[in-house]
Amino acid sequence: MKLYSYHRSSAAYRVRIALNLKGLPYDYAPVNLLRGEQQSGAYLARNPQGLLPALELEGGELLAQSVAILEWLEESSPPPSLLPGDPLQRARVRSLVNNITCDIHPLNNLSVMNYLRAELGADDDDVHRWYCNWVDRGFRAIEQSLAATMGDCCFGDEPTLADVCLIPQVYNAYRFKVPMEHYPNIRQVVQHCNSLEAFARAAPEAQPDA
Ligand SMILES: N[C@@H](CCC(=O)N[C@@H](CS)C(=O)NCC(=O)O)C(=O)O
Repeated sequence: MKLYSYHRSSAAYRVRIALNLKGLPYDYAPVNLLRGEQQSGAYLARNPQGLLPALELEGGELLAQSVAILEWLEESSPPPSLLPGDPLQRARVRSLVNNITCDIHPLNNLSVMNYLRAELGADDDDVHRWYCNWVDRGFRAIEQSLAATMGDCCFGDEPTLADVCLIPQVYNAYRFKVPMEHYPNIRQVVQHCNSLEAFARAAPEAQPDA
């Protein structure tokens, strides 16, 4: 398989973690977001949305949207499973995944931040407040729910799709200087996950285009 990725893309980071947890080898195809390569004709032919990641499967088919890719990996790959067996627990994991991937990440995407600056005249301080606001709303809810579900990871001691999505979002939060002192449960889970090889190998700094 080939993963179209950018080292700092948190959506691509999710897929890198899952591929590593599943022990699936892949080639890394860098697409530089800062140079706008996601809008090149070559990339748009692969993913008309012009967003990372995209995963090229062994037969040449392309999959876009990180959560769809994660679900496909989960359904088509052997263990370890990244979702619990119990349907209610699976729903809870997906609830945390949606908090991050639907309610935090889309509001803080590169194109959204660029739009705030270029079209709405926001300055750096405005953009920072915007970023922190949406992260804080999501992280406060996650912090509270983790108190009931966490072990070493978000749900017990084994990584699930919740950790796969949380760790890149927290990486981003540190990068954008979000105050993190209000989220001790989140910090504890992140510290553990980052000590695992699958997470460490997926980190932005460990990528060929870093
Ligand atoms: N919902 C999409 C979001 C993908 C996304 O927003 N990717 C970002 C990088 S994290 C991107 O490609 N941004 C490029 C841009 O905004 O132009 C997914 O989960 O795959």
